[in-house]
Amino acid sequence: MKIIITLVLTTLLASGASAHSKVNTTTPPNNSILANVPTQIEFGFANKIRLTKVEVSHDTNPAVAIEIGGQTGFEQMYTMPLQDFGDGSYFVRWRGLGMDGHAVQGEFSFEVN
Ligand SMILES: [Cu+2]
Repeated sequence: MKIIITLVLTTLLASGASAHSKVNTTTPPNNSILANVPTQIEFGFANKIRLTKVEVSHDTNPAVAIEIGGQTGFEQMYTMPLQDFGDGSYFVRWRGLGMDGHAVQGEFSFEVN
């Protein structure tokens, strides 16, 4: 029963978020494998959002907040510096606010080796 409830909640959350918060593109792309740690990351959203929080975690490092900078308006593209943790898996989690006032969030990951 717990599994079913979790599945339903996950589905609801996923569909609610995807309605207006879809990340069209990320740099680096989701699930990509890179030779070097990128100096910055980019988000391209399907619709304008106001990005409020971005966190990066890594195999051997707990999550750290990334400086969003002066990007405080509603934008479709965001670029921000990435901290170099060395080789390994990087997980980027973001939160924001849609134009309709709904909270939106998502994540992507990539690997450096
Ligand atoms: Cu909405």
